[in-house]
Amino acid sequence: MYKIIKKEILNPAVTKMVIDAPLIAKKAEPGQFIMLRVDENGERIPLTIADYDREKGNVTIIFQIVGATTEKLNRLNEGDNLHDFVGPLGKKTETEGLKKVAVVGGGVGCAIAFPVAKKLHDEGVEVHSIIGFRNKDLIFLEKEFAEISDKIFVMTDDGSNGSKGLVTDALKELLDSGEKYDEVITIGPLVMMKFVSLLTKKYNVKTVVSMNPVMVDGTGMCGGCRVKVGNETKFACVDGPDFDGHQVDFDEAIARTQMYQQFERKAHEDTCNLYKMEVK
Ligand SMILES: Cc1cc2nc3c(=O)[nH]c(=O)nc-3n(C[C@@H](O)[C@H](O)[C@H](O)COP(=O)(O)OP(=O)(O)OC[C@H]3O[C@@H](n4cnc5c(N)ncnc54)[C@H](O)[C@@H]3O)c2cc1C
Ligand code: FES
Repeated sequence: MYKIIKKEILNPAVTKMVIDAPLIAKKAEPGQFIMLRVDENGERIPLTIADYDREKGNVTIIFQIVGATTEKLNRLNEGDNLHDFVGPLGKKTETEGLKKVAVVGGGVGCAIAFPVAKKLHDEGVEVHSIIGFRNKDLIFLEKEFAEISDKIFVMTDDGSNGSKGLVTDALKELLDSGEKYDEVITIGPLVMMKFVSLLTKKYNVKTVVSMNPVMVDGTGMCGGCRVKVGNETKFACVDGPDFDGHQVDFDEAIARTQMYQQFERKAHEDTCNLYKMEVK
């Protein structure tokens, strides 16, 4: 059993939880993930390690409430226990040798981009962060990113925070202004990572993407996270989740994730009381 030490609502759809898990905290690195089960009969879901405290022995997860399991998870409170919490899994994000990096996060992907940006900053790397959200009410971790970034840009699709545009707009402006990055690291929706990669290819800047959104069981057995990288077939949970963004076949990956949409909607409808009331 793994106790929830702290629960914080970051925005109406995103929740942060700090979990007591000393053994995972001891080994965790940015880029890695855990698998959890809310209860004995629950589905296993992968969530990325958003932060860790080796001394206190805890691990932070930040999740978006999109399907049945994240809804169930969100109903738990401080003091409650998770049935399983396994990790750290996946490969850590490589930061060796980097001097100047642009970290680009989108939506809930910002939670995963944050520990990477923090590690880079701790290692003395110049970090330019670009984080994007649909509107100002969905912004989270802005203060935390600001603390560890040499430059920060918070973009909203609708401009409700004053900076209207996609993350790619801010990145293009930086590249056009002559900023030279050793690497761009981008984490967020597949479509966002696709367009970031298409942009950086034109400027010939190495780009690392995190293929977490395509994972299902995280064990290398379900095949759900199969992704074509160059001419090779890779599994995000075993070979990744980080890959060269210029080599990833995003269109195939996007098509694959859409296969699960109907199933998720059905699972959501079965568990959502508001929906049941609506159909009655
Ligand atoms: C590493 C990782 C871990 C994840 N973990 C979880 C989890 O724990 N729980 C969970 O429920 N889900 C998780 N997801 C899924 C999640 O990222 C979904 O993709 C998420 O719902 C997207 O957030 P959003 O709706 O705010 O994004 P969107 O509103 O779709 O986009 C967010 C930002 O991306 C940029 N963007 C969008 N489209 C484009 C485009 N065409 N071109 C350029 N920029 C664009 C914009 O700046 C926008 O503000 C995870 C995803 C990743 C990458
Ligand atoms: S998530 Fe199932 S094989 Fe990788």
